[in-house]
Amino acid sequence: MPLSITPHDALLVVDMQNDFMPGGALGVTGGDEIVPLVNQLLELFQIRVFSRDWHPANHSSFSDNPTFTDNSWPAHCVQDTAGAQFHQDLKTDLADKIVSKATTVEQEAYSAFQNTDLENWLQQKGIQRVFIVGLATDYCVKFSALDAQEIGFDTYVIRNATRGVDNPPGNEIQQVQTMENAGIHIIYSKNIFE
Ligand code: VGL
Ligand code: ZN
Repeated sequence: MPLSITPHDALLVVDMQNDFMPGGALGVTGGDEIVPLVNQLLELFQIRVFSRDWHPANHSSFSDNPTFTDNSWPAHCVQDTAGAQFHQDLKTDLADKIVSKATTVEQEAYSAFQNTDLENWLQQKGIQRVFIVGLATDYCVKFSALDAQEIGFDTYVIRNATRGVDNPPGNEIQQVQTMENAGIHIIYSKNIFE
């Protein structure tokens, strides 16, 4: 039985920004490959939210010697720079809402719900299920999904419409397991389109 999308469902597109694309400051392998699928999914939903990582130039997570494994990163997604722009092929005209996160120096926010009005906004729209796609599976997708589930939305991650940092290798699959253990549904686009 395919999942059918209803007016009580929202699609959350996480951080599909240039710096997370291959060649970007914090490039995620295959990040650009999922753009066409995300665009296809966007057409199915009536409520569509885009999150973006939106850091000040001196954000506390930035390091000249980033390890990637201790939450230190190369400078990325600095407000109003090209790297912070959404991928040019992404259908951003379909966005009902754009959520900016980690917008102050000291604040790190991997979740689109952290210090944003997203929870209230979705509740006001009568949303019951949240479907999540985008980058990166093991960071912002994971933390957004855990928060969505914790808030009480029935939460789905569309696995083949995400890509992970996966550093060290194996971390991504472990974080997918963490989501599953929290009761989040890990699904594939074929479960919707079939
Ligand atoms: C992210 C690392 C640092 C993400 C954001 O969007 O997954 N990862 N900032
Ligand atoms: Zn960031």
